[in-house]
Amino acid sequence: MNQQDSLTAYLAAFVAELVQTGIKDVVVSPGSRSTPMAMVMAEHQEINTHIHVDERSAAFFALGIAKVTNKPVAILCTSGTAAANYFPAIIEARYSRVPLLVLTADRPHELREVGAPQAIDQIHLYGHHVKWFADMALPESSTEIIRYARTVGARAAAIASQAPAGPVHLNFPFREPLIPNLDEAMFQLEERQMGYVKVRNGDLTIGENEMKDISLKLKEYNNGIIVCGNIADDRFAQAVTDLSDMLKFPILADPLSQLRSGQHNLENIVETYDTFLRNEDAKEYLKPDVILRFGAMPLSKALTIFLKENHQAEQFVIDGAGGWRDPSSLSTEMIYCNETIFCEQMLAVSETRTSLEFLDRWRAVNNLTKANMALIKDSQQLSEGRLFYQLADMLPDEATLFVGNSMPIRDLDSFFLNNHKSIKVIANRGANGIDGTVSTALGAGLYTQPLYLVLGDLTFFHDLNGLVTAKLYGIDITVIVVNNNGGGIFSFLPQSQHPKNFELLFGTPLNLDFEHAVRMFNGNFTRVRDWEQLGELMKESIEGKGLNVYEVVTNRNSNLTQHREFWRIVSEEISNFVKGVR
Ligand SMILES: Cc1ncc(C[n+]2csc(CCOP(=O)(O)OP(=O)(O)O)c2C)c(N)n1
Ligand SMILES: [Mg+2]
Repeated sequence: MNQQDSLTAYLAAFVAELVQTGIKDVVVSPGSRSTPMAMVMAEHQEINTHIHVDERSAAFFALGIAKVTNKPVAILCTSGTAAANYFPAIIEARYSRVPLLVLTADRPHELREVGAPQAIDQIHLYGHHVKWFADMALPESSTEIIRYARTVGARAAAIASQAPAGPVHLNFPFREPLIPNLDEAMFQLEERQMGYVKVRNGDLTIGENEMKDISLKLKEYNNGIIVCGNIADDRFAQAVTDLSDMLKFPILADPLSQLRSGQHNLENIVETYDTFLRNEDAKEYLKPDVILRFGAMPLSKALTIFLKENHQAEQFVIDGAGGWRDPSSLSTEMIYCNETIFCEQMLAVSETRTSLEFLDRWRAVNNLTKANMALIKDSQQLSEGRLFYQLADMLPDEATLFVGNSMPIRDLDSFFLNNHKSIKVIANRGANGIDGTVSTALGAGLYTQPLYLVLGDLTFFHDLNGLVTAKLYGIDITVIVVNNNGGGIFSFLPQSQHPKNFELLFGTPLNLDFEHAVRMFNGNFTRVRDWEQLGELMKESIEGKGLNVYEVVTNRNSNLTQHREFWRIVSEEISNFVKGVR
């Protein structure tokens, strides 16, 4: 075989193997060195090739696809800084446990570190942020090397998918000429010629005796709570609510736990803890002696403090990916078992508890908090609190809601209440960046509709480039930009007590008119006047096509004042209540 045919055979084998593992999507950024892989991929009937010129956004776009399909998505770029632009999304994938297959093209070994153009050191470029790195062999068509290309493809996909899912990096050296032979016959020749490697990936479980042991321990405690953070398993809601019902433990449900919306029983789901756990009387009244924790750490700071203050409580951390999610060092047991399987097996070995006393306490305080939200839900002015309060009503059933970091996700935590719609909430909470949000949401939008994105003005600005996929691929998306002209979150932090350089360093108003940017990507832009108009727009959005951006203008100072006033009102009510029942 000549060099061109060897190159083609090698890549055709690698790509065929990726397809066999279930990989369907690849996001390609244009470049020269990656030419052979890009051409072979584009040729493959079963691969959807998406083009994205900006590698930073491209990688986040792939992350979004992977988040909703739960399958690895491949990203491909040329050598040099192109590859470096993947880094933020790789970090996010690593910490939010999302499978990504990062394919970078590189110079062949003789052109490394010798001043060749567009050549940087790509070996272990992403350090410990990838689960596995391989510097691939140069293309060859020997049986061994073809087999090797297939094996690495299967292995990379398996490692990316295996819990905890995450990114894998393969670096491909290519020697010129870079054009593969796309002659049909040549391409078919390698198709399934060699045996494929199938990897069977199982769930982590623990034995029945251990399960019984934990069940006996739980029986000794009266005042238990279940804490659920970000978890991406459709079967979990039913399993954990059944367990809560049996144990009579309330469930503190983070908005990313997917427990606040759905058809499951919502009776034991407590969702306003971020508000009421700011009150000392409530914290005293609700003290647990045992905690079962599932998923990522919840985002509420008030809850984190509450957990720390209850370090005396036994804390079981159940992690189906065998990680160590315990930033406050509070766990007394790490249980490496798939979360849904844990709940189901615990149900099988436990007895129903009869006392509702402790569960009722939590429900009473939660209901009291919800009954005192008038300041938020009746606010006449456009406000951040009411926006998030209203989302549950305004969003259609089956909506996917992508929420930006900073205040949006925190306000969602505070004000998005339980509902029986099937709203799926996603966010980039691996590393909590304000980068790549638009792209991640749009990637998700390829496979899940209707799609809504709510994010802050700086977060929107950070990834305006990401809007291009809405235009190129006709992805329907409704975006609500909460424009408080800067970083509203900083007004809640101690630096706001130092006004001298506050606006310069933290407020950072950009005074941007986003309308121009939205129009550039063929989107419609509306600056929302009032609640009535927003309600109308949201109704229209259900049938909406294309990119529709609604800007809700708010004020950072009045937002802070309103939050504080709300916390004060609830706190007063709760103290009166707790003192009354004691
Ligand atoms: C990539 C990245 N850069 C900087 C930060 C720090 N940061 C956190 S929140 C924030 C401000 C976000 O402002 P905006 O999106 O308008 O939301 P708001 O705070 O107004 O709700 C910044 C800069 C970050 N999390 N990620
Ligand atoms: Mg802002």
